[in-house]
Amino acid sequence: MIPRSAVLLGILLISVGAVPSDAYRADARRGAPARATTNDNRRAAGTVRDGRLELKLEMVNAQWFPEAESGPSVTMQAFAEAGRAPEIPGPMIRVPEGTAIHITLHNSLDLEAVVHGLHTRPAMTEDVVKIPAGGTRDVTFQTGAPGTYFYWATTEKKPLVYRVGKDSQLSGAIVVDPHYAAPPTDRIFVLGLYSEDPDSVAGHVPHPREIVVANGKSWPYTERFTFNSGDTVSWRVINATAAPHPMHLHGFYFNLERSGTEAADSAIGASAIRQANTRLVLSGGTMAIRFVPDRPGNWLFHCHLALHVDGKGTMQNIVARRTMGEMEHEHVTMTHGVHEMAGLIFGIHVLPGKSPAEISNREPLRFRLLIQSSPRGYSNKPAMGFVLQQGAEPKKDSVMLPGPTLFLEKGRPARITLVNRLKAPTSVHWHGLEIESYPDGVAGWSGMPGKLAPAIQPRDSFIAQFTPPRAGTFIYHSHMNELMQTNSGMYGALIVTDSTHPFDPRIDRVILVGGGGPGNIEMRSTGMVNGTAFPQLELEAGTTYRLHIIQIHPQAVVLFRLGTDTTVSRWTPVAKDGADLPPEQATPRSAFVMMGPGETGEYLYTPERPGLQKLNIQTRLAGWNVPVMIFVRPARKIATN
Ligand SMILES: [Cu+2]
Repeated sequence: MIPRSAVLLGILLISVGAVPSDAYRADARRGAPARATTNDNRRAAGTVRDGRLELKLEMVNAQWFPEAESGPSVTMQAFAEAGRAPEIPGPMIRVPEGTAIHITLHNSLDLEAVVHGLHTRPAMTEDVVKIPAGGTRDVTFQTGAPGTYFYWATTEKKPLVYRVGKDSQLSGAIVVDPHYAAPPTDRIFVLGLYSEDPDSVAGHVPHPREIVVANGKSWPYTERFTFNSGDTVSWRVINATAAPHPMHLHGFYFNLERSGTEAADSAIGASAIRQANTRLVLSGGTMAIRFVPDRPGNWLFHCHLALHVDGKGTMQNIVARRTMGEMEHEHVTMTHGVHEMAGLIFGIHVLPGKSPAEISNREPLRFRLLIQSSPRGYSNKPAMGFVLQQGAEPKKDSVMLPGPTLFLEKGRPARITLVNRLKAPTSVHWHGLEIESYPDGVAGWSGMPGKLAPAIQPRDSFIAQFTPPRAGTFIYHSHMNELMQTNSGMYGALIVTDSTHPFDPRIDRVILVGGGGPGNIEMRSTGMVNGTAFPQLELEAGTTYRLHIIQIHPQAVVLFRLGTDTTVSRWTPVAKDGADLPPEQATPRSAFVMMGPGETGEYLYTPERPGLQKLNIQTRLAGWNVPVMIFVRPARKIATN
């Protein structure tokens, strides 16, 4: 039997051929451009002789296949090394520190190109090379400092944050290795983002239709990685796209080793927060991370902006400008699982290790979570969400917004029965928990060969059993059709306690930022904090509170700022993404933080005097603003003797 997904792909192919874009027709007249090959950034371009790299690059039109090699394609501008096929992303420049780099750059396009990034690091000024159509330029520069950088070009004279069109894949890695370094075992991912929508400027307007790729490919065609349990993995991520990407690793923490930009890169100091399972990489940003996957099974490393991993973000939908109706119709017939997602996602297989996980024989904490919908959950919009069943069965259309805070215990098994009463399949991810793969919540992916977790079908249920190994602040949320499901309310706080991390409602306060109703690839959800657009906190002067801030809005990068209208308060971060910070990182600072979806933080905060304070919570770009009004009352007199 042919899997349904294969049949579907066949249909996609035919219909893309039948509905070519304008660009397609224009290229057909000129003769087909060369096919772009996928660059996995393992081969350094050019030749190094006597401490000098010689590299000939050309900018050409190329046919790009971001999905299957036989799938839909689009004509893009691409870099090519002389004598080789064009590559997306562009050829990698990787040399030891101290190398002189000589590049001869020819522009075969019929537009002027502005090339950024061909200069010594760190760079103080932004040197660009302008090359007229048909022109050639020579550039020579010294590497400068070791690090992860990139070069990029535009033929529309756009800054990087607006570059989403035909020039959006004109990007290549530049890696400068320390001259004492051992042969590299790391991997390098250049991210790309493309949109044919003239309205789309990657998050700057409300209706972007984007396809996001890593090393030129979109899930499920991105590279798959297989590691032995306990391997050390070193990855470099280069965000050469117009949008930010909060990169989330399932199942494990990673350590941030370095962070930088096109112009500069630096090692992470001991006092900087570096352990994370989600890190926001802004447009033009780079990061080097290291992690040790030590639990077997299937895992993901992906962008947590739902738009960048949504199954409708495919070439077919973008190039043919299909309507929401057409896409929804196809969605109903789609196999739920790996084809539910597309875009900026990597798959990771971890092979079984020697020592199986310890099994706790403590009595499990049991929960029964009903997943229900309510036609008017958000006054005029439908809601989907969780209801905790305690005793009698709750009403069929009741939904808790947000989901109930789940309190688990470190080292004690949890047994959570999820009952799907939606009309659509779903799956639930226990975000940030270092648990086994099977209950991790990615339908059709989580688990091991021969035992993959299914989607939870309507009227069916799934029992997620796991034992949290660490106390802290985590999240649970839908991992399927998140623009619809998570935005509509399928998210909640997950607090794991132990003797040193109690949860005392008098001083522990959860601030949970999430969606305020359904979204889709053309519609952004508004924001809510603790399930309301008008959140309030009542605190007492002189008391130290622990704020558990959770950002799980699937379509927003959010700025948090605590203070009055004119002053910023101080707070002390004590945990990120559920992990305690070492003392040298838990230092008082201005109460300001930016979080992508999937990030959590714990902050100690002591309001000094009575009055009104405000925790301002707003999207980084145009969107919404939901301030938490904080009423600080005078300290109660406590009798002392
Ligand atoms: Cu993203």
